[in-house]
Amino acid sequence: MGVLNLTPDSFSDGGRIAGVEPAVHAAARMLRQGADVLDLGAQSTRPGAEEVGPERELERLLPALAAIRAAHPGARLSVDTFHAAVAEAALDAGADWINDVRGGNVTGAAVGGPAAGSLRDPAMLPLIARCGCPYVLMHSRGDSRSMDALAVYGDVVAEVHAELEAATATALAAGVRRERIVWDPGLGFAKTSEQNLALLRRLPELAAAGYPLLVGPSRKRFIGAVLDEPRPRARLWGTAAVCALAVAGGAAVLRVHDVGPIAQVTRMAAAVAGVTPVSAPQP
Ligand code: HH2
Repeated sequence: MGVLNLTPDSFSDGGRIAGVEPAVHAAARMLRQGADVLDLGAQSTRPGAEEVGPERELERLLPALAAIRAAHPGARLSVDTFHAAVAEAALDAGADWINDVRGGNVTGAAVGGPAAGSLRDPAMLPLIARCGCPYVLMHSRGDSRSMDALAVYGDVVAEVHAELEAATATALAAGVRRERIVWDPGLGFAKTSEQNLALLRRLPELAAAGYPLLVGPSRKRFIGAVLDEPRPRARLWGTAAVCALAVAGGAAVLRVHDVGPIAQVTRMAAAVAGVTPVSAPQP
């Protein structure tokens, strides 16, 4: 999954794709380099990011989405949003998947945050149930302002697992079909570096639940912390190491900025591990 950020403030590539033409160009490049899905985002989720609201998100998203859809009718397009209004407009404009970083946001209450579930848009799950599209349900706690303070766990893997199960039960009760759900442990979302590493080390435990696993390590802070590399764009080798191990650990989809090199890493790691690289749902 190639990351296509249409934001001025994303943590590693904010402002690099300004306008429709650069977006179409970036999409073509990532597809050429081996991306199976493109993930378009118009709201940064980095810790501390300002929430721009659905109208602004749609202004950034829709022209690029329509142009990419027109240029690549057969491409699988995902939209990274936690607003149902944005998801609905995006699906109408030809998006195939919804990637919801608040999909598994069932907690926050434990350490004084908002009440359980209150950050999730209540219209999101009924929309996904209605349209039947693949749905990335990512684990997180709180929002971009509160998430760092909510990275408090006893056993991070057991708790993320339990919270994903709870969020999945809510999604199924809302009518979302089981085979449409992709799980994501949400690396960097309400997790310390050590907690991210523990989740990656014990990825097979999450994979055993039976949902295709999406993992998004690309250029993230925990890689910078391990490698003492403050420049996000210089974290490619660290990202590659994580991706190779994630494939061996059962990941089905890797969400990355550097599609060309990581597509090679993924294919090679899958060959060594003896697994099929992509088994995520088709739209
Ligand atoms: N990470 C980011 C954004 N969306 N979605 C999923 N499912 N999993 C992730 O790990 C994930 C995600 C953060 O990365 P990026 O999009 O590059 O940055 P920003 O949120 O600042 O735009």
